[in-house]
Formats: sequence, structure tokens, C-alpha cells
Amino acid sequence: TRQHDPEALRATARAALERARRRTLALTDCLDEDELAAQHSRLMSPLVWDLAHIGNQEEIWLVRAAGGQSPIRPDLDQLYDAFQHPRAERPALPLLPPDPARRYVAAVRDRALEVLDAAPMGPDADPLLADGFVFGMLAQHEQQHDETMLATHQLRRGPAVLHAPQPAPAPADAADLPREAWIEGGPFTMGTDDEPWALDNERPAHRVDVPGFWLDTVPVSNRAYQEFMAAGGYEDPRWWSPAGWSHRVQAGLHAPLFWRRADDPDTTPGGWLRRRFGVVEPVPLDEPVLHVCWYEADAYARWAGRRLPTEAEWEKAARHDPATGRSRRYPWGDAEPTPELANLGQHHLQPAPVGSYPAGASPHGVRQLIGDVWEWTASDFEPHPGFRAFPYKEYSEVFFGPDYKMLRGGAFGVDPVACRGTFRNWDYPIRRQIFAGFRTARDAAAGDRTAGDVPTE
Ligand code: AVJ
Ligand code: FE
Repeated sequence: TRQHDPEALRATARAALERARRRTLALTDCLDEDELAAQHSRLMSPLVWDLAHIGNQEEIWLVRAAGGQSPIRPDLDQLYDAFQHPRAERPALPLLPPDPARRYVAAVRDRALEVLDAAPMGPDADPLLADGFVFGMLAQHEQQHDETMLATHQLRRGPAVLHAPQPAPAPADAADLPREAWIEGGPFTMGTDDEPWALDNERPAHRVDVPGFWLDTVPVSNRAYQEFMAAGGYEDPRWWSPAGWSHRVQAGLHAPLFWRRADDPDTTPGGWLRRRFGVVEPVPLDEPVLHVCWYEADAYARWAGRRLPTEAEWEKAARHDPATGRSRRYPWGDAEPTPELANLGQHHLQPAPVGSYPAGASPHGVRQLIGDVWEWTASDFEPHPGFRAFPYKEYSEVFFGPDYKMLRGGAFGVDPVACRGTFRNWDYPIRRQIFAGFRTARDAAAGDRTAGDVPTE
């Protein structure tokens, strides 16, 4: 996966940066000045803040730190420092209006491409430049903000401005899939040392012993989640953690975010409607459930007699190849994602039906680990053993601890550059505006573990 030809690496880096910028502009060119400056939710920044913040990070890390160039707009550093201003306060800041923000990000990009054309990028170069890391880091940063901007679009009220084709219907075999897959026990390699654009929190590679466990072959569907709702799951504290139950009561949770009861529940299959990027439609029963918080996922799993997988279990299911004992980049192997393998890249504005993407299945037959919906795991955000912050503590290190829960796998609005079997995402357990669903797991029962835990054919 390392590209040793510097010209090929330059072309890959340029394409990743250009793809991110096309998306950033598409997400901001479709709204007028007022909508770009408005705060559509207190959870989110105004879109103009994300836009200029993308440029400012590119200036700081790519143009100045890696490129050694002089500052373009050092006066903007404070304004667009995410740690100095919480999201709720950003609309009151003297932000660049949309057109000056667009000119700023374009000026930074011109300089960034000059740096790219001149940079030594061999494995012995400065660590920011080696293997083109800083270009990959900024492309991932921009794509992550694009996903955040997509969540702002989803929260925004008003007529639809984003459009995309629907994913294909589920393949014929989706209904006959086994409900769960057995992931045999034993050590596997978690994290990576040889993924050139892996971020600091994905490193280093280390062995983790994961006892055998059962994992859902597909994410939990809206149909299954509605069974939990119909069984009174939201009203029964037995299924909720203490913190989850107090949040459930205080926030009045009773259904996923963006859902409302249909006026004519008898003629709407399932009886629920959802708002999706400005369109109200019946909740599709075969899609993975989306816009649930960690507490809801945890409660559903307990109601189902199951639990959320740990992050190590998730990564083993997504990467471990029982035939070779190797950890691979993706469930299907080492090849880059394509539209046949996973629902990524905002080609669609929703997840595909559960059971989709048979070509992207893992060797254990687990589907949709990559793409469709971020998957909540049971785990807190902890560093891998041997972690070293790079290039700055505020990317990952300041978030370590029990406040954040880990999400894995990426959603339909995640670009492939910011998605792989090792990629780690995190958020507060109350957050629902992110594109998150989940799947469940359970421990081995007596008799499940064979001698030496060799998988049986
Ligand atoms: C990894 C998605 C939690 O959006 O807060 C963006 C990514 N870091 N700018 C976030 C990030 C700095 C981060 N997440
Ligand atoms: Fe950022």
C-alpha cells in the first residue's frame, strides 16, 4: 500500500485534495449567503465556519508547517481554532463571509499545490511529508468536515438542495443470510504501522487476543429497531444503563432523530416517517437504523439479549483473515473501496438495505462493516499501546478517556480517503445527528469454542 513512485504518490495526493474540494464547494455553493452564515443547530457550526476552517488548517499544517512557507492570513488562526470557540458560539464571531472565505481557501490551495509539486515525499523525508502524509491528513480533515457539513444539511429545515440516486435494492440472498457469524478466538493485529495515511490514533500495530464471539452479519435494521420500540423499549429502564436512562428521560427520547409518527400509521408500513435532507418519507424498514445515540444502541442490544461489540471485536471482524492470520485493510481484502464493495463517498444520501454489498463481505460473511452507517461500539476512546501524538495533541490525545464512545466503519457520507479497517471515530454517547447506527454481538456460549478454536468448515 506504500507508493514508492513519487509521481504516482503526488497524483494520488492531488486527486484526494481535489475530490475533497469539489465536495466542499458542492456542499456550500447550493445555499445562499444567509443560509451559509446561519446556525442550523446549536450542535453545529455555521457552514461558513467549516469552509474557512478547512482552509486555515491547510494553511497551518500543509503550507506553513510542511511547506515552510510564510503565513497567508495568520490573523485567522484564532477565529478558526476549534478549541478556542465552541460550536454554539461560532455564529457570533466576525467570520469571513462566504465569498471572502471561498477566495481564502482557493488562495491556500494554490500554495498547497505548489508545496505538493516541490515536496520530497520519500520515506526518509520530514515525517509530515514522508509518504505524502500531510496531504493525506488534510484531505481527510476536509472530508471529515464535509461529513460534518452534511450533518448540518440534514439538520437544516427547508426544501431539499442535495440530491443523489437511491442505492440498489438488497441482493436476492439478503433475506437468507445467517443472522450472526462466529468470529473465532485468538490474537489478531489491531492498528497499523504500514498504512501511510493512517492518523496517529490508528497506530501502532499491536496484537490483541479476542476470544471467540458472535457478530451480526448486517447492521440492525429499522424493522428490528421498530420491534424494540413496539415492545416498549423506550419505556423500560431494564434495558438502559443508568446514565442512558436518565438521558432518555431528560431528553424525551422515543424514536431515532428525524422520525415522526405517520398521520395515517395504518397505511404507512411500520407507521413512521422520517425527514431526510429536506424530504419526508416513510421509514424504509430494510435500511440500517440511523441517527440513534450510543445509549439507544446499548439499550436495544440489551433488549435483544445481546451487547455492542468492543472496538477490538469490530476491527477483528473487519480485518482478520483466518486463512493467513493477517490483518487486511478492509473486510474484502487490501483493494481500495469501489461502489461495488461499499456505500461510501456520498454517492447516495442514505444507507443501502441491510444485506447489500455481498462483494464487500468479510471472510466470515459479515456485510457492510465499511460504509452505510457508522457503528457504535462498546468501547471508550483509548490510545493504542505505544501511541504517540502526531502531528498535534489536539487531533486525538485530548479526547482520550471515558467521555467518548468509539464508532467504526464509516457511513454513506464518508470518503474512502477517511475510511479503512483501522480508522477510528468518536463522539459523545448522547449524539444523534451523526450518521450512526450499530450492530450487536454476543459472547460464546458453552460448546461454541472448539479445541484451539480452529474454525470448522
Ligand atoms: C474524528 C470526526 C471526531 O470532527 O471532531 C476535524 C475530526 N478533527 N477537525 C471531529 C476532526 C479536527 C473529528 N472527528
Ligand atoms: Fe477541524
